[in-house]
Amino acid sequence: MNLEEIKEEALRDIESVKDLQELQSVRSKYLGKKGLVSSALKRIKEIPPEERKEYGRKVNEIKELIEERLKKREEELKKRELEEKLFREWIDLTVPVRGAVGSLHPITVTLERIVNIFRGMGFTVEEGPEVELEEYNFDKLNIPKDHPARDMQDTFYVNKPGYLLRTHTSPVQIRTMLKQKPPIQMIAPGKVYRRDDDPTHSPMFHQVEGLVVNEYANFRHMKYVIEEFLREFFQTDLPVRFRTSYFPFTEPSAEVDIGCVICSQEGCRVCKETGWLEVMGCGMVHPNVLESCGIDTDLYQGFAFGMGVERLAMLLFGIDNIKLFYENDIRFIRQF
Ligand code: 2NL
Repeated sequence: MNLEEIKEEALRDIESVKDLQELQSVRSKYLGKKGLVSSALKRIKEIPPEERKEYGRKVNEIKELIEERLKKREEELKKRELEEKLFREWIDLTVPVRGAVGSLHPITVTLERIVNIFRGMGFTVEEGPEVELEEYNFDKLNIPKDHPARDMQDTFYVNKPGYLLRTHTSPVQIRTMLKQKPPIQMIAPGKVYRRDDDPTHSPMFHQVEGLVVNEYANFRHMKYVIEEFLREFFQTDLPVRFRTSYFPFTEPSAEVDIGCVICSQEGCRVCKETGWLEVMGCGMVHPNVLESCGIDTDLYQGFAFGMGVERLAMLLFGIDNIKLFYENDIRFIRQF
């Protein structure tokens, strides 16, 4: 097919797709790795050298045109699908109800389950603001000024210099260390924000982080607390393993895996046939972090951990799609 034919066929294909799934296959037909546009670009070798520049320009022009039309068609289809959904799921909110109709959101159920387990182990529960100081969210956590997590692409900055939407609940621990002397034994549950939005990520999600600081905290204490927590949470004597990892705010650091609760380690889609699921991160608090909060590292040490609530809720209830948590479809919420 020559370039003109590719262009004509693409525009026709885009006009005739009926839903988002079809649009996705048209997208890969033209723009995918083995798509017609990429193949056309590879054929540049067969073009006489003096015509290559013009040929490349033309391919790019077609690529941009196809991308633009795909985007436009996607918006049209999304709008139509939303309208159809609203029509299909129309409910009369003025009809009086009989008896109690509310139920707890699965994220609330999961958060309360996590919080209650740690309360039982003697942890206090602390909260803090969602609009945070950059200083508490990054600087005091030993996250370098040039760290990629600080990029505009990853973090929501608000239009007040030095402030952002917290990207984890660690600033709550920073605030606690600044105002309270050790011993500290706390958890920080709450909403966090990252500029991520794809089938497995949401721009707002929930986290619980924990912090223990005293004169003798060590890695074995941390292992014990985390293993106990996971076995209570999943109500079974799960296999748990710690894998070395890296975080700027802990040293040494580890990631925690549990034996897959979906397939009992037989191998399945959820654990990608490995038998293991990563459920949290942890480590000994980096001395720079303790010092930045005025804690004397000759006297005190600490451990910390962090987990994603959506991920734990999905494993606990066998939910396979994170977006279900935010649609607030009553038929979904009622099941918890
Ligand atoms: C993860 C990793 C982690 C922490 C969070 C923390 C907080 C302070 C100091 C040191 Cl104030 N550490 N938090 C430590 C290790 C891991 O979370 O994967 N979370 C979902």
